[in-house]
Amino acid sequence: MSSQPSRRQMLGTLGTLAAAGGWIGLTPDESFAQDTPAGQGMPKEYALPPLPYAYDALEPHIDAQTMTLHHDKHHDAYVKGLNAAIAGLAAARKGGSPEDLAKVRDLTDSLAFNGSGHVLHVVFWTNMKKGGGGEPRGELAKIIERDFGNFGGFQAQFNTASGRVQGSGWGILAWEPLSGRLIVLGAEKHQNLTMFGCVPLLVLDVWEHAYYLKYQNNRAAYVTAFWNVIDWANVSERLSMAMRLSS
Ligand code: MN3
Repeated sequence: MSSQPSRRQMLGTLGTLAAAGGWIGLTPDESFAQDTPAGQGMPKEYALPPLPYAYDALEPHIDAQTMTLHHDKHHDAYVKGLNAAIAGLAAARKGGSPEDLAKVRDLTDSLAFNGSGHVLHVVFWTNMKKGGGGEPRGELAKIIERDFGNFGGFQAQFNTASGRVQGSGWGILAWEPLSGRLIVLGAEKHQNLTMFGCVPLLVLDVWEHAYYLKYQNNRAAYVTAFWNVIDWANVSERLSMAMRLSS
């Protein structure tokens, strides 16, 4: 299977983000304009996408046992939780009593937690490939240089933001469409979204489940190893789509 998500999958991810976390301020028309008529038909249940490569493809940098647990257990739990939150909210609306509606607060928390977890993992898996690494090329390389000075400056900022997330969270390279620039975010947990409107391009999972088996408490070694598996073509494609969506 190709590690390159289709345009439809990519747009679906962007739209899911808007729905799950309100993270990007795109209207359904904008986020689905190209190949999914907005609001037509029924939305699909969320499903766990298969990894676009073998569990051991990222060895030795990310080990097969971590990838298996991470994808099959952790990501799957987000997908199940997200579907349960959607169903729970539908039931609360249908019931309509004060007791039913009292459940909305917790279900909304669950929607943000599981929805953001699902979307970020979808991006994360496709950000990596066997034999990845190196440096980006083309427009992505030029924009990184424009917005961060040079690749080394970006890398140092991304490593520090990822390494210093307090507790569980993510390092995120994102496109910020209001000003038209790349930014690096450190998201603590992922239900606490740190900047609405951003489109994630390159994400690094720094929850302990992502690295503890191989790297124990040495998150910095895991963050450093990540640079050996990045699929820069995937990040470039995500950037060009995000830029088109914001223009
Ligand atoms: Mn994870």
